[in-house]
Amino acid sequence: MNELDVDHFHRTGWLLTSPFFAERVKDLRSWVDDVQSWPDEGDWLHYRERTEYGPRLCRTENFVPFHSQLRQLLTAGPILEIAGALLGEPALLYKEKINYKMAGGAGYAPHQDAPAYRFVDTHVSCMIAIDDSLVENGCLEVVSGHHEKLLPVNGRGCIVDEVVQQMSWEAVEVKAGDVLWFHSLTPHRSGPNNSACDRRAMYPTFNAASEGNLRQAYYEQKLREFNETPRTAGTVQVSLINDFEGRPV
Ligand SMILES: O=C(O)CCC(=O)C(=O)O
Repeated sequence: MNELDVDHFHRTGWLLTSPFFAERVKDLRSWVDDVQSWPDEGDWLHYRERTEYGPRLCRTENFVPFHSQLRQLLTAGPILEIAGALLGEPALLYKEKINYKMAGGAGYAPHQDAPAYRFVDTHVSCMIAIDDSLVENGCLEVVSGHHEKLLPVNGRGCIVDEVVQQMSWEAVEVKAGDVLWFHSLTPHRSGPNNSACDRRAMYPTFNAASEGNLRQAYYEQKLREFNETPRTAGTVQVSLINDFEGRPV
């Protein structure tokens, strides 16, 4: 692993890393294929969207209890070490998701993650690219140097338009197997997948271990809030904010 540019992360709110060998990238693909093939019945959480090619899986959450290699990947080794280095203390997995963004899949409105995360203010997340993530298939776009405070939000919990327009958005293309880290206050967004190929990515989120092991509490709270909050018509709610722009099936 190359030396970690922690200063870049503190300065900009994001950092691109390459912690895996080529062989591991093949594993990542095959492990994500496993999760993608699971049926709807199970304690993992699958979400679907309507695309021009028909209904498609758009996200799976809560998969580490059911996949030993992915559990190992996200709770030990280089990913956990980098999370700890960026948080400045040992890290624990807070939550995990795979966004599939299949051909024709929708993007995400400009947002910060922090308002969707309960119990603790500081998290770090990363995007582990499973397929190459490019402008044409909806790579992440980030704003540098704006990870100090919460920004004003609209009714969907996303950053208000006036602020979005004033910011300088940078598309970060990421090769399969590379890992893009971002702070929970880093503004980010992504476009739809306008290509013919899927753009899958895994997103683990970590909190400082000194704040406790909060993963189970996060998923219990997410299910509680989903059950108690009425759905906004015409949207697919995959998060505790309404950032996903997909259409319901
Ligand atoms: O996968 C993407 O394109 C963006 C994901 C994202 O911003 C999110 O899930 O909060």
